[in-house]
Amino acid sequence: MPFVHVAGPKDDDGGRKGGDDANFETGTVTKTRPKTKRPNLYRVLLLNDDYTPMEFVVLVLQDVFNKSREDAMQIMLHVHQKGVGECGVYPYEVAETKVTRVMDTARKNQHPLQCVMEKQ
Ligand code: TYC
Repeated sequence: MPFVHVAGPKDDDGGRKGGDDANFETGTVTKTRPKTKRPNLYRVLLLNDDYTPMEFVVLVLQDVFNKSREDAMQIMLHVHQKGVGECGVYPYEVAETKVTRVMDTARKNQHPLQCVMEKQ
C-alpha cells in the first residue's frame, strides 16, 4: 500500500506559501498549497445623478459608511465628477445592508440616489 500524503486543513505551513512533501516510498516530492480562504468581499458604489443634493449624499456617507465629514465630502465630490465612486468594501451581508439603508433613505426623501454592490 503506497504512502499517500493528503494535505488537509490541519496542515500547518507555519505561514509559508507551500510545503514540500517527500514520499520516501516512491521518491516523489510534491508541493502542497495551503487552503487559505479569503472572505468574499463586495465593493459598495454610489452613482451620480443630477438631483440628489450634495449635502444629502455627504450625510449618507457619514451615517451609513461611518465616514468623517472630510472623507464624505471627498467621496461625494469624486462621485459628482466621475459618475461613480467607492464607499467601502465589506463581506456580502454587510454590503447588502448598507446598500439597502442608502436606497431606503434616498427613497424616503424622494431622491433618485443609487447605490450598488459588486464582487471585488
Ligand atoms: N450631482 C449631484 C448634484 O449636483 C450630487 C451628487 C453627488 C449626487 C453624488 C449623487 O452619488 C451622488 N446635486
